[in-house]
Amino acid sequence: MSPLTAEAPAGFDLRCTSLSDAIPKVLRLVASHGQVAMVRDEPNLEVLCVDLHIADPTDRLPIVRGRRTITAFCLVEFLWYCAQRTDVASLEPYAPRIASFYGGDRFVTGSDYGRQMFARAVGHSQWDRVRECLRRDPGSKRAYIGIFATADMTTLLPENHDVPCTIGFQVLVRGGRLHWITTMRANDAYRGFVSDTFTFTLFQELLADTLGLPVGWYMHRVGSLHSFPEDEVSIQTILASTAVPTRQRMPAISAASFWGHLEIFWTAHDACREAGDWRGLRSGDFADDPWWLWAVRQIRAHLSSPAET
Ligand code: 5HM
Repeated sequence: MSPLTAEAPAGFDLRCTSLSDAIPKVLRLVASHGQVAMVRDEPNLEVLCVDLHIADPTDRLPIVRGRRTITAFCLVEFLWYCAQRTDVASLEPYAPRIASFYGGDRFVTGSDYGRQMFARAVGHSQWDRVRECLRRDPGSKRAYIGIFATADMTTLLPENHDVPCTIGFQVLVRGGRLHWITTMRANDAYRGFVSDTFTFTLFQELLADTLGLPVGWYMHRVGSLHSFPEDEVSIQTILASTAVPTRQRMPAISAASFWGHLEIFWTAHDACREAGDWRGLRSGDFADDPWWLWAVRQIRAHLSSPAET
C-alpha cells in the first residue's frame, strides 16, 4: 500500500491472495486513509485511485471475520447478469433493500451489466467478440468489454438513479493464462466491492474455461473507493474481529454446461418466487454439474434460513 503523497488520499496498491483476503484490506484502507467527500449532500469516506490485485481470483468465497455470509446473493446476482435480467424482484429475497440503491425503481436501467456484455447488439455480443478475438490472436490488446455507455444515459445529474459504476473489463492472455482488469469509476467498499469482485472473477473464470485456459490474476482498478456512515458499525466489527473464518473453495465452473442450466434455473426461480414456495428449486435438477449443484444448494440454504447465511 503506497499513497502517492501523504496529503492526498490517492494512488494505492493493494496486493491480495483472495477475495476474503481483500475485503478487510479494502475496508482498512478506506478507514485509515479516507477523507470525506460530499456526494448528493451525503458524506462519503473516500480514497482515490486504488489498484487491487488478487493473485488467485478463483478463491472468491466472501467469507470474512465478523460479517454474515452473502454468497447466495453474490451467486444470484452473477446468474442475474448472465441471464441479462433487469428486475430487482429476483434479487430481493437475498437483498431486501436492493431497490433503494436504484432510487426505488423496480428495473435496473444502467447497471444491468448482462445486457452490455451478452446482448447481441450488432450481430455479436461483446462477450462473443472478445472470445473470438482471443481465439484468433491470443496476444491481442483489444479484448475489451465496455460497460459505461454514454449512449444509454439520459443525464449524469442526480435525478438519474443508476449510472453504471463499472467502466469496463480488459482481458489479457499472457504466459498462457487469462488475466482480467476491471476498471470502475466508483465502488462501495462495504457492499458493491464484494459482490462486484465475486461476479467479475466468475466472468473471468467462465471466459477462461470457454477458451480452455487457466485463470491468471485479477486486477480491480477504482477511481473512488468509499464507504458510507450507515455501514460504519459493521465495518468496525469486521476490522475488530479476530475470529478466523474456515477457508472454503467453490467448484470450478464449466463453460460447456453452464449456459444450458441458466434457463432451467431462472424458470424454476421465477415460478417459485411467484408461488412463494421455494421447494420447486431443487438442487437435484442440477446434479450433473458440480458447480450448479453447489450453487443451487447455497441458494436454497439461504432461502430456507435467510438470517443465518
Ligand atoms: O453517485 P453514484 O452514481 O456514484 O452512486 C452509486 C453508488 O453505488 C456508489 O457508491 C458506487 O460505488 C455503488 N456501486 C458499486 O459499488 C454501484 C454499482 C452499480 O453500477 C456497482 N458497485 N456495481
